[in-house]
Amino acid sequence: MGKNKVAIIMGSKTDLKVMQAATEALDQMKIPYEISIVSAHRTPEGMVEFAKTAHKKFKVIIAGAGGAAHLPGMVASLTTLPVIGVPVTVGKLKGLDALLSIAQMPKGVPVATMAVDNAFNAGLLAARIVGAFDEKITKKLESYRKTQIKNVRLMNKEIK
Ligand code: RP5
Repeated sequence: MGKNKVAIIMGSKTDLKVMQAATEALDQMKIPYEISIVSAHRTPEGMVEFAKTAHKKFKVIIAGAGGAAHLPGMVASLTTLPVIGVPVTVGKLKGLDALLSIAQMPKGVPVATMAVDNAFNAGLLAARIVGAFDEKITKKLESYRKTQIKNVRLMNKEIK
């Protein structure tokens, strides 16, 4: 189980209600994860320590943050692991600030940016990344995909 471990980090406990959805997706795919608060601004040294050692434990990092949202990009600058960023809705700009901050990375330092508050997709994308090297996970992803097809067929029946 441990070989596909995913890190889920976020800037504050207030991000947890959004980031919880990443754990749901990973639970569905039976992928292990560790969740923790790592703040780029309030615990900068802790963030550097986390990012520099993450490759020893994890295959993918999911990083959620709101506002200035420097966490995903800064972590990506300190590791070669794939980093998936989740912009979290906070304050008057309602996540648009975090979305632009996370998406607008400079050439050479990639962050895969999800839609605002869409931590579930971050979990699914992490599953797809580790699933590329693990047939069991690929099968679970395939079954999830087929369930979605069935659900849309059902919706069509319901509206006709
Ligand atoms: C960001 O600031 C966090 O990711 C959070 O989304 C936002 C607000 O944090 P709190 O003031 O609620 O702790 O760093």
